[in-house]
Amino acid sequence: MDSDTIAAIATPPGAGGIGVVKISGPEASTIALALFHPSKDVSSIGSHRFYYGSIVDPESGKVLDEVLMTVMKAPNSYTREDVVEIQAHGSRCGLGAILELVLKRGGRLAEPGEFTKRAFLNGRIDLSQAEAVIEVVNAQTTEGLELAARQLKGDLFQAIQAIGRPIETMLVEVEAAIDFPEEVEDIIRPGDCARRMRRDVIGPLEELLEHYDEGHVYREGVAAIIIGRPNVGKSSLMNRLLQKERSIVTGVPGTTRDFIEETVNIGGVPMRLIDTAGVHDTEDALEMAGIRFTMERMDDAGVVLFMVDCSVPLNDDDVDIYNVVRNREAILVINKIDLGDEGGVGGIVDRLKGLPWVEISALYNKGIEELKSAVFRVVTYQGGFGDVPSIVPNVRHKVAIERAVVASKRVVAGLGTGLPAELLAIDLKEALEGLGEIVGETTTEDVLDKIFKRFCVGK
Ligand SMILES: Nc1nc2c(ncn2[C@@H]2O[C@H](COP(=O)(O)OP(=O)(O)OP(=O)(O)O)[C@@H](O)[C@H]2O)c(=O)[nH]1
Ligand SMILES: [Mg+2]
Repeated sequence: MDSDTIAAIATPPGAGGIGVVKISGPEASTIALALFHPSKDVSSIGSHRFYYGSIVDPESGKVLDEVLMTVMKAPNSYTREDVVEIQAHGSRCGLGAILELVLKRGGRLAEPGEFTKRAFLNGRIDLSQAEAVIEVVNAQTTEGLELAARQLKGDLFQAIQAIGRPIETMLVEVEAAIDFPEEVEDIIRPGDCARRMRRDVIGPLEELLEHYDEGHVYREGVAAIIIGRPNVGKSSLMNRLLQKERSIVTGVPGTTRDFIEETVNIGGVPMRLIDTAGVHDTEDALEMAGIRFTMERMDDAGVVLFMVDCSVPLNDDDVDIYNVVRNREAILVINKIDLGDEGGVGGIVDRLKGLPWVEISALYNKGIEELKSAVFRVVTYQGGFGDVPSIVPNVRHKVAIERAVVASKRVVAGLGTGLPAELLAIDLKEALEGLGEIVGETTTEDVLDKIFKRFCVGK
């Protein structure tokens, strides 16, 4: 257990009705009580109760703020250490002054995620629950929040524990076979063991991998990149989808020179929309740089919105872009239908075939709902959030699950070919390690650091 006491402002920057300074560690209550003057005499401060009073600088005797203070005694606290929360008024300056006093009396400024890291290291939550905390804090859609909240409750943790148990049982058997080689036939029945591995381990793990495919976009979001030649209406569409004037729109081709990025909620999926510089054959160095970036960014995008203008004939630039996007997850967005004729649209679809397409008028707000549905269908592969399974692993879990599946399949194959028990044990341990990465039992220090760095300070 860490022996120092950490402190941070737990509420976001900016002014708020209230703000919270949080302290955790062995000295938390000693430090807080040295600063807190209760409004009326209390003989002792009880755990998990609110006390009304003020924070006073012990050196100058100056009152800093009127506060509510709660002491949560270990182990019944967020970190399982003594935790104190001071609810003050929410000015950055006032909270900063309180934090300063806490640090002066021996507290140390908490690193990002350090409170949650302590909760994990002290065994109150597993790593998947700690990750869920960041997601709950950062959730951008109610759907994403729901999935994170289930993980926070421990649903994934329990599922992984349940899958780990039969592997552990089998490992015990295999190790017994190693110790008593003459009884190996009585201990390991290969057919039965293989069946159990498939039914209790590989099956459920593969199911979790399917759940990842079905639900991860709700938690991790997806990038949608709008590309097309200059002046087709990319920035107009961006603004329309965001319902605000975010990108500059003009009739001059080459208006957008850089990426404009903003997140929008499409059917519960947090979608990072990226408006880009028009792609065309040019000698202009600035434009060429923009175009090169666009092509690079396209590789990271979950879906490409390839936009053309139906009021003018297609040209080589459109066809060049088509040839780049045709084998990707892309939607052909035919814009300016208020100006074009229906024959024009037909001709475009004939020439740029193979992509799902939608006709819109970004200017007159036509076809935008249809476009959103088309995008939603491309990124979610299926019906809607109602069909998403309750446990959805994240990409880190997915990699670990795959590791466990590969090892478990090696066990099944080894049972079939009569692999020595020593080698079966290695694969079984490998499978357990994969699962251990998810819950944080076998996770390396590096990975832990990376995970907790994603937190904000004060969580
Ligand atoms: N009639 C009509 N005009 C449109 C529509 N969408 C965009 N425009 C106009 O087309 C012009 C170019 O629009 P932008 O949104 O700036 O196009 P862009 O693709 O971002 O252009 P660049 O940034 O230069 O590549 C502007 O004058 C828009 O008002 C539409 O649906 N109908
Ligand atoms: Mg633009």
